[in-house]
Amino acid sequence: MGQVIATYRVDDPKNLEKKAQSIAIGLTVGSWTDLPLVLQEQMKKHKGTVVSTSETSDGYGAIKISYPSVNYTNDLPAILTTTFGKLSLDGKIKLLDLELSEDLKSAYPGPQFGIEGIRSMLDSHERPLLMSIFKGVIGRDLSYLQEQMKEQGLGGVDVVKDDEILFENELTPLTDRVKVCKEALRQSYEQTGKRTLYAVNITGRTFSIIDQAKRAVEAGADALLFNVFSYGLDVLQALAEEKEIHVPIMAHPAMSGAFISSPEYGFSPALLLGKLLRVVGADFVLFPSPYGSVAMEKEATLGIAKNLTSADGHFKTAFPVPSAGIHPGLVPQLFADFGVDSIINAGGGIHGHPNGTAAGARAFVAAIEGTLRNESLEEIAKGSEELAKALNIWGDAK
Ligand code: 1AE
Repeated sequence: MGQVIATYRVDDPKNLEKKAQSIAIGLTVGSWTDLPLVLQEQMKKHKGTVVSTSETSDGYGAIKISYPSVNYTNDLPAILTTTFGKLSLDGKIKLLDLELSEDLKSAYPGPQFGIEGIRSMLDSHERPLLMSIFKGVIGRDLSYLQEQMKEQGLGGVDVVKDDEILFENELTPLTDRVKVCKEALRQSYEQTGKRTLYAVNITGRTFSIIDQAKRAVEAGADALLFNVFSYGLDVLQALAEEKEIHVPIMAHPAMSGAFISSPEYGFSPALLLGKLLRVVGADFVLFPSPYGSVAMEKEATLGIAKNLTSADGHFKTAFPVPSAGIHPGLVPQLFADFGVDSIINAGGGIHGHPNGTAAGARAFVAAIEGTLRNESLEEIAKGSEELAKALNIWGDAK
């Protein structure tokens, strides 16, 4: 029989075994010792089991409970409601991890393309990829967007994503946006021979999401950006499972701060932004880097990246995209922390370059290529005026 093992952190390490038993019973059969023996036998297969309890070195309590799969349908709404439904409201308790047994995992898509699939689309296999974000496009028309896209393509960016706050609108409607952006990328490809992918933001009511994604793909979108936490993990899974939507999906972390930021409540970042997004089918996952403008604890970001990239018999790996306030001076640090299989992603750090967007992108390209050659930023900047100017404005990681 299948099972999900949940690991929790509780504030108070006292009476852990009693607390764990009350969770295991309360979230499964409701009561146990009060049941007649014959009923206990019948209910045995439904009963939650305490796997372990321990006190952590930093003074919290850790509890592991196994929930038998006979109690729920094999979907995340049912699994999350069982393991952390009303429990999430019951005092200081944080869900650190969920381990699905192998038989349960086969019901989930995982990334359709994953790191290798995306690298093949770009024919780039040995370096961190470079991504940029459209900025300042609200209230602007298609020609503005087309120009900004072309500059990003000319600068050598691998993937351009919409800003997550760009929704369906009259000036730049989704399908027109895809068409003009693809035309801009066709032009930049003609000039440079460098391919760039466009991830368009899929927005609107939940029941129109699949339809909108299909329209985006039909219009030529290379990838989809999705504000998954405003909708739910299961909606991303539905997108990943839809046969007609055969493009990579990029998960944006907007809203996730409400679920992960407290040390005492909610989910661990590694579980929500790492493991669960990979399980439901995200190919790219954005999260705040440890050193940018919206910083997250380094250990948490490394936990996310590990859960996205570690070997797993079922699921392809997904690209970690540490983001927010990223500039070229952070490239060696990003490379050291997240390795080759990651994406360097910047909005302001590209468009804010004094020589414009294409120069901003070229500063990043120089920093990435030079870091791969083991050169310091100072050395690289001797051969790249664009990088020298970027370092002048933003400095380096120190
Ligand atoms: C963590 C998400 C970052 C993001 O979506 C974004 O737009 C960042 O912009 P910049 O690079 O900070 O300008």
